[in-house]
Amino acid sequence: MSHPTRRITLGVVGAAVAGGLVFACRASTPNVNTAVTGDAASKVYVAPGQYDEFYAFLSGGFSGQVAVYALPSGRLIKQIPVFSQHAENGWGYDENTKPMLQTTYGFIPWDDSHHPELSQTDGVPDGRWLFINANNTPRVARIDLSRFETEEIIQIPNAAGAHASPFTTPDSKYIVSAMRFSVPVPNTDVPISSYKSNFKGTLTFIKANEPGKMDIAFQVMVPGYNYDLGHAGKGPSDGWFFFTSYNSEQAYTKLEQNASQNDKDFIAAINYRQAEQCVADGKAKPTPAEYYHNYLDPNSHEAKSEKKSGAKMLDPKDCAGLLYYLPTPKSPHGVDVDPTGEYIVAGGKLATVIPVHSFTKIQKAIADKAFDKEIDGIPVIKYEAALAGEVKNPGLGPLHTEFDGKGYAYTSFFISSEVVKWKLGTWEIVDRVPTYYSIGHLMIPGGDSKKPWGKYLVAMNKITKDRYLPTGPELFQSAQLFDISGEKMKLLLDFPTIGEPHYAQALPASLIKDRQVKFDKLAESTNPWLVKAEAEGGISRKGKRVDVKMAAIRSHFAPDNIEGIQVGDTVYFHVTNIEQDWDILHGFAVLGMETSELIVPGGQTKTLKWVPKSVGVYPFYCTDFCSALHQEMQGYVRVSPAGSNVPLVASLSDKALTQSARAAQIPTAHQGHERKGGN
Ligand code: K7E
Ligand code: CUA
Repeated sequence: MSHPTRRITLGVVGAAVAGGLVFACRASTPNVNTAVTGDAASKVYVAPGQYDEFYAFLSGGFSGQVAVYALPSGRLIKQIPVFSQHAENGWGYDENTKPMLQTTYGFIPWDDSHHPELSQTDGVPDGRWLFINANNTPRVARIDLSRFETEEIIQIPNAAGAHASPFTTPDSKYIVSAMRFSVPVPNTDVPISSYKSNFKGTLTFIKANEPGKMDIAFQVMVPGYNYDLGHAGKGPSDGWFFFTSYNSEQAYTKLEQNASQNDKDFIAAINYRQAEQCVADGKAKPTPAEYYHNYLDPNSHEAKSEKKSGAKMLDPKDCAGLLYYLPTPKSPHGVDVDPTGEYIVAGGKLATVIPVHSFTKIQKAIADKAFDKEIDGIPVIKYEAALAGEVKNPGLGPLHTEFDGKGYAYTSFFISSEVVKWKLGTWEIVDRVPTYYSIGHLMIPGGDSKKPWGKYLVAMNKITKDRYLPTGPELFQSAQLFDISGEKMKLLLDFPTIGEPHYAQALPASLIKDRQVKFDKLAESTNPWLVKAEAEGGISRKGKRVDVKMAAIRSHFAPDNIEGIQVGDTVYFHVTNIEQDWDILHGFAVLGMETSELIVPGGQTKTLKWVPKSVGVYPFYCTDFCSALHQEMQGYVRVSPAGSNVPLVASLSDKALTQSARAAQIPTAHQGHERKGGN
């Protein structure tokens, strides 16, 4: 037997040791070029004005966002806000998008996103949507790739740590979410030491293929392990889903040691068509659950939050043939299904081999009842009965595997800091390259699908150290681009990343680029505060609430002089960008506001809430340099004491003044003229 404690510390100390070896040689002389071949520069050079070949979507990790890079250049082309407020464009700050961050835990303005997942048709990324998970407060989001905007977020009930998420079925009928942290289900006040009897995991199937209607399809209650990653079957294994789990020891303290005792943990193999059948047969139990479904309507550009309740919970005991465990060494993290759908590859963080299960053998083992035992009604298939093969002596700390569609697999090794290329079927290692430093996930465009575009591989590294000019104690994370078109992998490029890019997905740009929304048509907007022309701007009061409808167009706001606001009022500025043009955005900010600016694309209406606290005149202005006279794009709000008799007016010119006041149907239209007399 090996020494468990020593093996365990390998994860932490070993990383440092392995890292130390790597770092040692470049402490004095950076060796940035050692692994780069002569023609690397030309392979990543995309001339000014030219487009890249791939869109790559990297998780923003603890930024809660998605970062969009173009490959092969490694240029950052967009940050898509998802689970975190984003001051750059007002996401989660403006009234339109605040409801997107609503949960049963309240307004949650941050999360930790790990896995971007492209929607698929017939097992191939189709460019419609990108899904991504929130690890901490369990949620999944759907991003519309015609807008590069988060359109839908659904909370996962009966869950904690939505890590194995949001992996898709080959038709994107479902995306899944499994729990990293087992908890009491439903959650309740019990001693932590009652873990073994009270804590459970859940696997959640989320209906994902109808925009605006994402919902919890069903959940499966499983033993209280830590469920880690998942991937759908495809081809022959279509209809199945595979999740890794660790902590089969069911430790609840010092997991580093206590959850690393067993030589094998499990992959949970679930037949979800069987689950559908059991749900249809009424075998799922209604379970109390509360969760939010948030949807940003693409026509009104306003999000609505809807609180939902109830979930259907399947217990494997009540649904024969639903779930099997595959013993898998050791504390597995990644589980990846090859393009043919036959091989299920695990990355055991503490394993000395890469174990590969065969779907054909799994089916045979089930038919032959080649089981070791049952756990809570879940048959445990004999390891050898399901095993296709093992990649021997691959490296230290295997995590994740992707495929090139040419019969090869590429596995990341955190501790030994490398990518290892091996052959499916023969399990022989054919190449290995170092990564700088401590790789987590790796990604090949379409590399977890039926049809990988196996030209590039991106390594996403946890440690950056000396790869860029130093920036104090906190450094960006780092990605590296490899050319995998030949026999040997070739390092082409380093590029920095935002947050921690756990995982990424990529696809050819041609699948997305010609389907981009360039602006929204004013005529089609259903926003209740829309103005289609300057003259429709106006102001109205209801008690202490004041609504200002405002048009923004190069290079002014209409109205731009506002009076009659009083201390104690809450003011809502509804700004419509009435431009019908691409990439002409206007911003809006007012002195002393306690939130971010608005950024308003053409044809959209956005709303900012402002509560002035003291009397005075407050300028507002456009924050996005939109035109030659952008600096002139400004206005003033006059704030008077509570109870003041300054009339409520909003004006641009005398003409706009009367029109705007009339449009808002308020009785102060004529009083506006008096303003000039000096109220
Ligand atoms: Cu970072 Cu997929 Cu969350 Cu592995 S996970 S590295
Ligand atoms: Cu509008 Cu600057």
